Amino acid sequence: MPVHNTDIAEKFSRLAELLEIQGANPFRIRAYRKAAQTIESLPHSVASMLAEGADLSELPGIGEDLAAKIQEIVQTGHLSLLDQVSSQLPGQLAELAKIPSLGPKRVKLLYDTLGIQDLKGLAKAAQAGTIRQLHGFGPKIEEKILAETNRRSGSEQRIKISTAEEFAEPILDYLRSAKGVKDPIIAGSYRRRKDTIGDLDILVTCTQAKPVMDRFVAYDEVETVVSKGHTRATVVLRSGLQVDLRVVPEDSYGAALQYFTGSKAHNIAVRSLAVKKGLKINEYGVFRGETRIAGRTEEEVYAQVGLPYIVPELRENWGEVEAGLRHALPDLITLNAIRGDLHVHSKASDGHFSIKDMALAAQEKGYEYLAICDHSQRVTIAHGLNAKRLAAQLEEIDRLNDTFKGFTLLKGAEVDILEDGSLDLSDDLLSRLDLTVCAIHYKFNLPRAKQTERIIRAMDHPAFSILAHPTGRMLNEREPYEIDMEQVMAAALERGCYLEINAQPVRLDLTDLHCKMAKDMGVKAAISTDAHRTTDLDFMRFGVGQARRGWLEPTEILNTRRLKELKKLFRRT
Ligand code: DGT
Ligand code: CA
Ligand code: CA
Repeated sequence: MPVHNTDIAEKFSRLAELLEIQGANPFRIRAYRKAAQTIESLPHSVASMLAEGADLSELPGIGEDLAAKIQEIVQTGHLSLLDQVSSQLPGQLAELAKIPSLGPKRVKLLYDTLGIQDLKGLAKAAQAGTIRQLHGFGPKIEEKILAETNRRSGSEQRIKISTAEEFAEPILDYLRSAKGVKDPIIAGSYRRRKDTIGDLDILVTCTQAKPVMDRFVAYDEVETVVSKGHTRATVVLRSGLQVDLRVVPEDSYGAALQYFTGSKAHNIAVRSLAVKKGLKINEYGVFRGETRIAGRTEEEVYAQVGLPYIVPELRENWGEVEAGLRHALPDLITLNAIRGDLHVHSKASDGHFSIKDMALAAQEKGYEYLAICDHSQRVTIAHGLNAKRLAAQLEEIDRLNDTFKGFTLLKGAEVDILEDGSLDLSDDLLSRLDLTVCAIHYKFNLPRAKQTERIIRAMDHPAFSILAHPTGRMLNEREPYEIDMEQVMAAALERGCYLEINAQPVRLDLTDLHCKMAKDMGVKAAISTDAHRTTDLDFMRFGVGQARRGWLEPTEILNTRRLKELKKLFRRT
């Protein structure tokens, strides 16, 4: 996989940062900073320069030593000095330096004067009001630190659904091989396909509980066994993830699955229906008096309270119980209905594969179309394309399309929305594209009204097709920017624009509630992976999960359409 200039530059900047905390020689620090800038602004890829035998030490500010380090990064993907310095720093200083309101100078000062070396210490000092008294700090910065430490400690306990999958699937496999185990399944928010997961709730039925419980707590990633009884156990894995296991009798499997899938709010709504019918409902079954009248399957549990089966993604008490009673539940979008991906990158910008490789991977998935949407030039960090490079790319797409049968590459671009709401590409080039995905990459901190206006103004341009990752949030990393989503959606509807459900597990943006809002307002959405690698095309399943949580149906999703119909939808005039 090619190493990008930005990857190399980032490593040198990070090294400079850590050396600064270490109190290293300022000249040395400056040299790494300067090298980062030089590499960032090079018009050619350093990796390909090296492959062509170029001597990097001829570049300004790059001597023998730096040239060797660049070579190391290109060849191994690592910079051993960076790992070394990072591990030499006490506590979590390297992590603290990543907090936007801190940076290396302040981290060093906090460590030198207050001995703060981790998030906990930082939070404590901020709460006690000690930080504001330090030279170069103040109440404003202390407030920011406090907000950041609160956010991190709160969100660190919830993990992305993709991460949860990486833990969940191996545990299920492990349990399946225990003697007599039947139907192990993960209930809870994981089954509801929520964007983040607090803990995993596993359910199994079996002939004998003891071997299963024993096998569970012996799982080799278990760090602590919090509790272990006859039919339930809780462990914490080395990663910090908590996993609950419950063994239930086959007669109660459906009732238990319904109960432990939640959500709590959904269960309360279902239980109140049961009460109205003179029934009792719990994790063991549905009861009339002492008699169990249902419990083996979820379907029979729902049927007893007068409901059709409700899929897990809808179980949030967002109206699904009422809709179920009216037999008006949505016919949700499925992965099978997806005919293509409308936002992927190639190595021309910050992707890692050629357009052809991406196209072949899409064909492998049975897709009918794939939109190449590399960054526009303003996004220098991602090696955005200028007019000349984009024009060349369009020609390459034409050539490739001539070789494909039953599959089409669409000409797109991820166009930066500039601060004044104009688009970062000439009208001439925009008019040659099949579609655009337009996005904000800079100036996240505009006031809400300004940010909203900026986006709506961009939508005024007839070449605007899809608003990409509409809130800009990154789970556990970055808060969404401030916008009036209702106004944005109304403007999109009026102008024939669409919104993206970005399927990257760290984004899942639109959020589930915003998906439902789009449905209610009649705005259509595209589920797109924003793939930077061929394997990223598989993120589609997370986007579909998110869309299902937002009640969206196939007709409300752009990329369920056949190519011909889709192209019509992108024609605005
Ligand atoms: P999470 O783990 O925070 O992502 O969210 P969940 O929904 O997985 O919640 P969790 O693990 O606390 O509990 C799993 C399910 O068990 C929950 O969705 C519904 C059910 N449950 C837990 N506590 C209660 C309760 O007090 N009442 C009811 N009705 N159901 C509960
Ligand atoms: Ca859970
Ligand atoms: Ca739980």
